[in-house]
Amino acid sequence: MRIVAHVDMDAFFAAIEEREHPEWHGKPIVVGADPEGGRGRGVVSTANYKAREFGIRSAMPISLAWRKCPYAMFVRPRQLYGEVSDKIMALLTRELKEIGGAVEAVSVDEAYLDLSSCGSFEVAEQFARRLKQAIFWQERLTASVGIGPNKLVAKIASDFHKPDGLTVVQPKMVEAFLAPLHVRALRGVGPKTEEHLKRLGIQTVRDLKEHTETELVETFGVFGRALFRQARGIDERAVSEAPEEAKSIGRQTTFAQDIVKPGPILAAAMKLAEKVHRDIMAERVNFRTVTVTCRYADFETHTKSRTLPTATQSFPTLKAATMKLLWQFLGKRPVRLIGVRVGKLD
Ligand code: TTP
Ligand code: MG
Repeated sequence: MRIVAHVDMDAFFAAIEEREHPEWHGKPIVVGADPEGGRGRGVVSTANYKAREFGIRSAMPISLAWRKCPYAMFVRPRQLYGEVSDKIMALLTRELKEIGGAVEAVSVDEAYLDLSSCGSFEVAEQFARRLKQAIFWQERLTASVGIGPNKLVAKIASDFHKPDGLTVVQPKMVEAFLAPLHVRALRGVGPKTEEHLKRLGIQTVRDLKEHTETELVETFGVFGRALFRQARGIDERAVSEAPEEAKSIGRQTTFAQDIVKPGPILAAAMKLAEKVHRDIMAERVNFRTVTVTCRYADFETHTKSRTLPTATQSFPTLKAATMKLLWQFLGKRPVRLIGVRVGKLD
């Protein structure tokens, strides 16, 4: 029997700041760009739960967060978060070694654990409870854990009760657990797919289950099959120590003022491409895709990618692709942010 857990730290960056500043306990804390008295142009990385009561969320403009709660503690991100993350991942790896299970770190504050060797969901639950305690004793930070028969269910379960939650979804409960959830809980369902599904009258996983696989494939192509399977809680992805998705390398910049003229935007894009290229050389990898992001002043954001015929390290190729992709977004509307990213690394 397969048993998978998903561990996700609560309000990670903000919780670390709260730990480091006991005098801030109970106060709203926002980690992110400098609010500059409401004129700052960056975004929120994360906020503690107190700050979330004011409606502050990750990725929100820092200026908006400042308006929602000007007297919150606003702090810049720092290196310490990466060090704490490494220590937590090391702890998980140590503990899982004891029971012969794999740990797959998926981001700075989350990991999948293979708990199959526990033999039952009851034993896995006890193990997870001890793990949460061990994290708290070592780091004075809380985590939320979800346990299920696969990654999909474990991940949704870890988010189900936050902060400091532990949610177990036994195999026989999977379909009932998923049915009332909004489709946005599923992998790969972003705002666009959500809108598309809504037009088809599909808002919850239960609605999604009314549709046959053929119908969903007709509408969404191969992704339709993934939706069909997810709606039934089917997910066969293994918990593996190697990262499941190919890494990418990218940089982005927010302009001090919105810019319409293509010239300075393209110049900034060249600087980003140079930095990305430096990272490519430092990591000794080749890239096969180039993606540019363009965010307009009103936050409408577009991305466009190009796949090259062969993997390369060439700076002229990166430059040409960046120019070509970005050009089409420019000249009409004020631009706030641009990004350059390369992927399919080998
Ligand atoms: P999350 O796990 O998404 O968020 P969180 O840990 O702050 O809060 P939650 O209790 O809901 O899990 O992300 C982990 C960290 O990654 C987060 O603390 C800060 C960083 N992050 C960003 O920098 N920008 C973002 O847009 C998001 C979502 C996260
Ligand atoms: Mg988290």
